[in-house]
Amino acid sequence: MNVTRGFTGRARPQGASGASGPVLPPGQYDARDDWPVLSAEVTPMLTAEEWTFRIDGLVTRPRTWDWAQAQELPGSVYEGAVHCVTGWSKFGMRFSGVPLDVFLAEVRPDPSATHAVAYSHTGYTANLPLADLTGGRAWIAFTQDGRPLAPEHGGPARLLVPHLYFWKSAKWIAGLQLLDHDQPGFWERNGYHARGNPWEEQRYSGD
Ligand SMILES: Nc1nc2c(c(=O)[nH]1)N[C@H]1C(S)=C(S)[C@@H](COP(=O)(O)O)O[C@H]1N2
Ligand SMILES: [Mo]
Repeated sequence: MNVTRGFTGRARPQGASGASGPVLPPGQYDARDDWPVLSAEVTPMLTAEEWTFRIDGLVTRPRTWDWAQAQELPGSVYEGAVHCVTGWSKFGMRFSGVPLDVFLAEVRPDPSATHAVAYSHTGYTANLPLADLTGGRAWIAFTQDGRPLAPEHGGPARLLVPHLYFWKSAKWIAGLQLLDHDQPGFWERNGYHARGNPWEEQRYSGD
């Protein structure tokens, strides 16, 4: 399996590797062994058998995958940090899943597609530039540390876009709708930044 090493920290700009420990994005602290649960919803009872993932909107061939179909796709691993806008970052995370590029190649985005709204089986939404979902930087993740993703952390499957604030990584991911414009999601309608790059500290809409 292909392993992508994320920007896990230390010395180089935006934190690749160096000598003095992980580099935090501005204003963040290291949660260390703690992995906080942040959910606006009650954790849904969603089994792998019930889970589906759909991509539609501005695509040539809209499609829905079920669990078995998604597991057959070529997977890869992300090793690195995640950064929550409330202030905690967590290093040394290891997720496995299927890169969004694999799903997107099947549906063939229309050239007019510039943005996506990710939506969860619970109704949660988050908007992203389509470019942030491509280039091997975004996954549908199924495991963390070799174990199935826990329900409270979005299991059976969550979106993982670790180079943006973690609110973009919609838990219990149900689908992506591709659009030719940016359409604010749950937190973005409530004052959070449209893109949410932690290295530029894009927390709120004015940042
Ligand atoms: N469906 C859904 N996805 C979500 C959220 C949520 O409330 N609902 N919270 C977001 C936020 S703010 C963060 S920091 C991460 C938290 O993921 P965790 O609970 O696994 O740490 O999930 C993101 N994805
Ligand atoms: Mo968050």
